[in-house]
Amino acid sequence: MIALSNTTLKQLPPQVLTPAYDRQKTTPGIAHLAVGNFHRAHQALYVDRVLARPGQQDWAIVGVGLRDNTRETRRAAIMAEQDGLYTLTEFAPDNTHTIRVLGAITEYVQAAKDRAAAIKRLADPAIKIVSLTITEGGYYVDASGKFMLDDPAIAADLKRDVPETAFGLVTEALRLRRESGIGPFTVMTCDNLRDNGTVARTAFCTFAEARDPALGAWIKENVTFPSTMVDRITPSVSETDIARLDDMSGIADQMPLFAEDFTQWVIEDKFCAGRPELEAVGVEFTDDVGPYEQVKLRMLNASHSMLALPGVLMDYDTVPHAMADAGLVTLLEQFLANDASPLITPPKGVSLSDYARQVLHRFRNPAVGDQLLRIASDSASKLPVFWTDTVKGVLKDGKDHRRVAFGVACFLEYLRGETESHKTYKIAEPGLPDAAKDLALKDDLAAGLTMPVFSGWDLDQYPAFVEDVTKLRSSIRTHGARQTLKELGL
Ligand code: CS2
Repeated sequence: MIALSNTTLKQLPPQVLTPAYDRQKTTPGIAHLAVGNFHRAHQALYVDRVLARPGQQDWAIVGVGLRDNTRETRRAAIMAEQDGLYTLTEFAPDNTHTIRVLGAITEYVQAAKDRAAAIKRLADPAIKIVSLTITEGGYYVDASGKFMLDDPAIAADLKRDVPETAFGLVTEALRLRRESGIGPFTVMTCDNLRDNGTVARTAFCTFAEARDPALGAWIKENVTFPSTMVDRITPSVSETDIARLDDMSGIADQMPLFAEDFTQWVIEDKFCAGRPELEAVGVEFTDDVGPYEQVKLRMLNASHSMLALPGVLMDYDTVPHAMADAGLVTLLEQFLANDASPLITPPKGVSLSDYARQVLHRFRNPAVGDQLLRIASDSASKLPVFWTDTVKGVLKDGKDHRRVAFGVACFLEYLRGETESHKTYKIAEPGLPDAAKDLALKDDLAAGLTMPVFSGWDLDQYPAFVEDVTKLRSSIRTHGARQTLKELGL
């Protein structure tokens, strides 16, 4: 097997596609904060395509790792060894695949090693866009849309000379740029949030204003925060996956990736310092991302959670396995058609029933085999984003709330960490403080609904819903999620 680096690029096996441009002739114009699998399989793919176009060589990516842990140190080491190169294998539902080496990330900075240097790197005049995938819970915005200045992580960062959070690094980089007359960069969020540009604007501007009111005002005035809708199912990569992917490619990639063959990116065209010609490589630009994002979050992401939470309880491990369960498929079909769709105004030309069919088709992709526990993780941050509008609409209109009540009951039961056959699993809920989690584990089964996760749902006005969630939880505990779903009679 051949190792991956700039020097081996020309010797790779013929079935592997390689960058169609000279990487040495590119320079970073984008800095991306938090370089996870999704960024590497999605935005970095579009940028890889754009770098091959005439006159677009100034848009390579400098990846910035934010975390201070061994995983991040390992990632940085591999990025250095492989010159930022990695393979991406895209699987179609019929199991055919394409393997490509992506070269868009030409530089990698581990911010924790030298934060001042990372700030300087962002302040480089060549950087025109700072993009981010810091997760749904990473914006510190509460249910009313307010940035949580008093959260301990934020309060501590505000006081540091050299800050450590994404907000701190960006604020200080913008300070340097302002002081030296370089001008702003665009801050582009690529996280799954409702109205993500506004959320990012609120978060970054509130942080900056609290640190330095004059700088905050300048940022508000000069920096743009486009909204985006991003979509591509990108599973976690296990050691077994690494061996399988490397076997397929014939390349000893230490950090290979895989994803479905579907990909979509819609961006609000609001870039204060210019942008690459992404429209030439499949990105849609629009004045209003809202309708695209509603469809994606409330249908794809929402049904992902609606599948994963009961699926885990029912002892399934992957999405295609759960999709072989007729009861779960009916739950999703009815959730999409009767609960989510009626409340969505789709973009022109998009049929919600076609979209729903496509989502289920994507979930069935056997080669992708996305992990239910990956999707279920951080539900405390995801459900307020993915489910709130649908649940509120269903309750307000007095419609059949069985499916959403079942979903909520499954979430609360999932927090107990035990499947219906009594197998235990590890829950990963970084956005759920212990005190909140304790509420879900109380004997009083209604107490879980007072967790902050549901604070925007006005549940005190809907006692029948609360009662049904409670009954469903008790049924799940006694009879299991599978039997409870059956008894829902969908
Ligand atoms: C998933 C998303 O984590 C989740 O909850 O729904 O990661 C999903 O796979 C992506 O948003 C697809 O674009």
